[in-house]
Amino acid sequence: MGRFSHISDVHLGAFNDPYLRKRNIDSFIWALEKSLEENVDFIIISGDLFNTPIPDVPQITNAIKKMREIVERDIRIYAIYGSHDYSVTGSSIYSILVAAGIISDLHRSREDNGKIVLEPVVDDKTGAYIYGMYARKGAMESEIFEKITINPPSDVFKIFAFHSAISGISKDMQFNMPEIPISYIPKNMDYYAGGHIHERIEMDLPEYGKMVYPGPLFASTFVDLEKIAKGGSCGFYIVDFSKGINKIEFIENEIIRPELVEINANGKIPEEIMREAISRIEALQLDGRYLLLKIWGELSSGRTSEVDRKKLIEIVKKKNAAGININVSQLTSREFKGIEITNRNQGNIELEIFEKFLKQYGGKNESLIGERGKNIAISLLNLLRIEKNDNESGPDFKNKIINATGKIIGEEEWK
Ligand SMILES: [Mn+2]
Repeated sequence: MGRFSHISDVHLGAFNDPYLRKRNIDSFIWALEKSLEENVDFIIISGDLFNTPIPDVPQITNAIKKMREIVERDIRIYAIYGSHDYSVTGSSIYSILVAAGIISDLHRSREDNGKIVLEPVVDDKTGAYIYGMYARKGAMESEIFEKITINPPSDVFKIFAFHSAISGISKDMQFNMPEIPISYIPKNMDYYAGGHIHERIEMDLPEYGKMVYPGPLFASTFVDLEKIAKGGSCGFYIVDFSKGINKIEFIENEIIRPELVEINANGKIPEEIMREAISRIEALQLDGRYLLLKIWGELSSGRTSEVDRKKLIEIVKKKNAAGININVSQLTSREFKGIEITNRNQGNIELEIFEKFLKQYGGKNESLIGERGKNIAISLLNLLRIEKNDNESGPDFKNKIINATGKIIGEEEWK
């Protein structure tokens, strides 16, 4: 008999908004405490524990303290690298936690005649065989996946932890992420501990076994928050097993349910959007609640920047809301239409894009008009391509770029 927690896509360090950032970290601490309360034998984290390889350290200290507490209570935390917390250079908080013995990394492999043999980690308390396959950015793990082989004994409880999207498994097309064919996944496991897809999936796959993606423990993007606002759930799983699975239970994270206001901007002008946004916000009870405001569509005239975010933030503050996140990523303006590019060479494509967009520019800033505008844009683009030398300090590099920018756009305008 054994029991474990399956947590995924925690994304510690996500969000700039301090309110959301704290909710994200608190969710992880809650999941660990809940696991302790439920007397799990071990915990599996199937990737993306951190939002970036090296998140802001003071922000995640409490989360790491809690992990240490768990390990000290003799509960192992097994994990794999996700696509977010892996770094090519090996500089990651994850690798430090592995070295410190807080995380037990599941990915153990050796090469054998062109094949990659995955070795299990055998949990000493329950005897479960746990295999792990790490992830890389952009599904780069696919090449390795293709070559892996596993030779488990038949009479043990087997878990396969991974962090990849599998073709045909997710219904969610929103992410448009690279996928791995199901044929790359080893068959005949008792439990597949999936991560990466930000959606909860639970299914029995013939020839395979129980395939489970908990989805994000809380959220790391506007899209995740939007799903929660629309009634979706987030959380993690607790699994009971003996020879096979006895029971799996989803534990819902109810830390916040944001309010969502969606505004269709099609055919409207910025003033109309502002009026609609204000009247809809005013009609809401926002005390202590978090508001998501999504404005999408094509404005009939005016600029997207004329939607006055500062003003909306002030109104929401006055209503004692916990905060607001405004998403205009799908808001466009008829004044800036898509352009067609005929060049095929990189340098020429860049020139053509600047030329065509500058023709659509209706403002009066002379630096942005015609040949001069084009030259400034190209020079700035080239400047931003410069990378910091290893022997150069951060502030020196920053000053170098700022000074060069001043020279390109003209000193007077750069202050
Ligand atoms: Mn993720």
